[in-house]
This record gives sequence, C-alpha cells and structure tokens, in this order.
Amino acid sequence: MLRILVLHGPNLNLLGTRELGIYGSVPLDAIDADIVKLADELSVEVDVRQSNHEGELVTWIQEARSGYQGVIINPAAYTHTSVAIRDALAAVNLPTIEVHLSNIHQREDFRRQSYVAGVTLGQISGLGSAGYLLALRGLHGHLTARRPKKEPSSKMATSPRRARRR
Ligand code: CA2
Repeated sequence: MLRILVLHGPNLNLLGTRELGIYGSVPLDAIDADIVKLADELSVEVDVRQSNHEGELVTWIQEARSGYQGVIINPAAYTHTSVAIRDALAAVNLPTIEVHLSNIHQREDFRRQSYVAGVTLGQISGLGSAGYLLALRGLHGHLTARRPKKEPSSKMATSPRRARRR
C-alpha cells in the first residue's frame, strides 16, 4: 500500500479561529479528516502531522525516506524562509506536492517566493482546503501511473544525425 506523509507547518493549527477571510473557516482537524477519508477511498495510507518547529518538520521529512512514497506539505511561513526544509526535501527525493490555502502569488511580495518550489513535483495555491485533496489525487496518480521503461542508452545505436542544409 502506498504511504504518503502530509505535513502542515507553523500556525496552521490555528485554522478556523482567526484570519477566516484569508484561510477559510475550516479547522485543521476537519481538513485532516477529509484527507484521511479520501486516502481510504484511494487505498492510500496517510500520516498527517502539524508542527510549529522547523527542525521537527525537517526530521519528519528525513524519516520519510524509509516507508513513504510521497510527501504533501504546506510549509506555511517556512515556505518563504527555510533552506533547511528545501534541503531535506531534496535529500529524500520523494515526489512532493506543495500546498497553500491562499494564493501566495496574489499577496505580499515576500510570499511569492517559495524556497521549496524548486524541489517539488508541483504547487497548488489558492484553492483552500480542497488543495490538499487535489494534491493527494495528483500524487496518487503520479505514483500509480504506468510509465514506459527507460530504454538502454540508444545513443550508440542510432546513426549520427546530420545537420540539414537549406
Ligand atoms: O496559504 C497558505 O497555506 C500559507 O502557507 C499559510 C501561511 C502563510 O505564511 C503562507 O504565506 C501561506 C500561514 C499559516 C498561518 O495560518 C493561520 C491560520 C489561522 C490564523 C492565523 C494563521
């Protein structure tokens, strides 16, 4: 069975209590329940965690190397600051989808930069809590897609290409 680690970064435990206009009114435990429900439907095992601590998130990402096939992460404010989280994601090299509840590209300039975007499969931003469910479907599709096997290096087998003359 596929196992996916879902991580929520700092302050996301406050969802549904403040900043309702930006982040919506759905509390984190309700988002998590929806993630688990969809995971059941897809026959995927999810492990959903939240931390306010950068180092803890880094440790969890590192640990995902054994036993998990993919990661979904909303690094929250660490999106815009954390080289450590980026490096951990790059080190484990698991397919990862970055999720943001709000559209980080339509807010303050400092939110437009994501340190993790360069090492992820993709980013979902601005679709509210549905973003996590889309990420789960997308990652599941990615992990279960049949891909053609790589052919052995064909460079030697083909005849050299000549530049065409006009
Ligand atoms: O839109 C997102 O999901 C963010 O990752 C949320 C982060 C923010 O720093 C990112 O730029 C975008 C903030 C999460 C804080 O969540 C709160 C929820 C309720 C009340 C206060 C903060």
